[in-house]
Amino acid sequence: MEGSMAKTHFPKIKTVAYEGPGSGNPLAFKHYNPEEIIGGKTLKEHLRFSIAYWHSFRGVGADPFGPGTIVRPWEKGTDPVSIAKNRMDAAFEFFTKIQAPFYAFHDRDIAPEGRTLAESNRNLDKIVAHAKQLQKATGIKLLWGTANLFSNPRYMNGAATNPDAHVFAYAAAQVKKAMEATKALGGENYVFWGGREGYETLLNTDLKREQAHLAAFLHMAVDYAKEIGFKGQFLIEPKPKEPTKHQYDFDVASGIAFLRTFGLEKHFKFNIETNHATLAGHTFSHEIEVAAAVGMLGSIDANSGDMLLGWDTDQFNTDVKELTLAMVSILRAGGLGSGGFNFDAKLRRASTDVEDLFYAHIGGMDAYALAFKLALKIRADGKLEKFVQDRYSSYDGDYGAAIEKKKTSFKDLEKLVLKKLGEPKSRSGHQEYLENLLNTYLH
Ligand code: XLS
Ligand code: NI
Ligand code: NI
Repeated sequence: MEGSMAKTHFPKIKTVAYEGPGSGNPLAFKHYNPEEIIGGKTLKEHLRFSIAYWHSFRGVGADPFGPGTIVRPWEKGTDPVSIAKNRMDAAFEFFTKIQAPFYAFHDRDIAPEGRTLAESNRNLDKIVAHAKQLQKATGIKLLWGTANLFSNPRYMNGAATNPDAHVFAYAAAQVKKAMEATKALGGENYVFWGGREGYETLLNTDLKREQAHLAAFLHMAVDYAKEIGFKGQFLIEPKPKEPTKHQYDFDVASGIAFLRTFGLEKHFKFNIETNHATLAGHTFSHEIEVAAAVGMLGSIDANSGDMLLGWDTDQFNTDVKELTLAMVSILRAGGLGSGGFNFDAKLRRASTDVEDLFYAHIGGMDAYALAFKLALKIRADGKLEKFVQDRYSSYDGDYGAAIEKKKTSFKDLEKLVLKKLGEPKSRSGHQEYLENLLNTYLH
């Protein structure tokens, strides 16, 4: 890495090292030891951390009330493609120094949009070639690629759900190219997040037709993946709203219903984002459990919201309790497979130093690593798991098992209650006991 790049973009910062929980060094890991082996795999391999290009290398701290505040030294020059290459050099130096094995991007994050689709495609080709070299030199891999189908004004009424078939066609062409770029870079997944696939008002919207168009679009993506031999996992990233008032992929449950309605369920899993879960009125764990229950847990967009704000604040998550519960669910589901923990999180507007980019990711990585270890402990201890198993044990045999196997009926069960069972005994859910038990692992 250092050899392939003449100059460093982070001269004051060395590769972040693991120094253990007692370390007072703000630029060291306290819990994330990438090379630590647990169950035959390194922590790096277990957690598959990924850096979100859009936030960490395109985010400037702008909000609806004011422009950007973050100025990076590498954002210099006049030719947008050269700036993009230079920025990518800085990005790969960061990925290396923070010890993240993956990154993720939208097509327009890494390469500038041109005046025509052909020019945009040419720009993307040049940057993909550059990314290929940097991936080879550093060993850093692409967790997923996606297409930005929400920033350009052409998508103001949606992309695949646009009432104008011309815009649908343009979006199709853009996704085709983004899939090719993802494949060229060995991307392990491809994400669909439909920020503008929804509606502002039903007064101008044919909901049924728009949903069918979105399904047609996804079927074309499935077909094209087959055609070009793209083997990565397709992921839907649900979000209830923002920017659009109502998005069709509202949450995991509505995503499952949508995919099954249109015969797409075999081709997709879910990329679950913590802040999107809370915007939908769910917990992070709820969304993980709903996806896992149908074998569709794919990947995580690792961030958090703010309890006092009703929008996607995309903050770095340092809430060990929330993350431990999520990790317990993820482990029970058998892990994330080709997915990972992608930091879809951004610095606060006033966090303007490059050090802040490091502090943010160090804090996030440490919190997930600690949560992962605590979750392993909770599962090894088995008390929580056993409690839940016992709670359902009446379904393990006899008429309970017959219910689960659909081997009984209303009539049989009525007879059983009248002749034998009578009134059920009250059984405590012991919630407070369980909350206390959980705290014994966290402290
Ligand atoms: C926005 C989404 C977006 C996706 C990728 O809220 O989280 O960043 O992850 O398009
Ligand atoms: Ni996201
Ligand atoms: Ni988001």
